Amino acid sequence: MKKILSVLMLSLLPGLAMAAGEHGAHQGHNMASMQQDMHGIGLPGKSAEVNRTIEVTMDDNMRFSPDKIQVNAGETVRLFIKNAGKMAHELVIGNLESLQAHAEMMRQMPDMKHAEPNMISLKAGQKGGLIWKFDQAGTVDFACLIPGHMEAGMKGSVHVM
Ligand SMILES: [Cu+2]
Repeated sequence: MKKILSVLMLSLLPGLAMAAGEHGAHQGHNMASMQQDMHGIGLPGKSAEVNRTIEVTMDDNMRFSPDKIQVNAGETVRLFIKNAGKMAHELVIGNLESLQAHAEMMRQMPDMKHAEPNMISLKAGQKGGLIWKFDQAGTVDFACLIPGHMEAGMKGSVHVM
């Protein structure tokens, strides 16, 4: 059963408001296909079930470190994420295809504020946690979807054994 609840908050500049209907429809489509692609990447975890914490640092070189993480299938992991840069970064869990689609949407709507259970956005110097259950073996990707960041290499992967 899928427990992903999407809480998408949009903030449209007045200039974009005219085309809001069109954007809304387009975005609805993207969100639908994104949710479809959520299969296989795991699901939001519960803090009481955290098996371990993995620290991840984000920086302005457009890198996550580490950018390769290995976990066991069924593990609930607390990703403790630090933004060591001077600009905002985020970590979004997904598969590469859905992350790229989402990044494209972010490019089209640069003022979009998004917040979903599979992601965390951090301003310069901020730290935060993201609890995720990796429920099945395979590869789960993550990326920073701020325009230009993933393209510059700001992505990584979790190998679920
Ligand atoms: Cu970034």
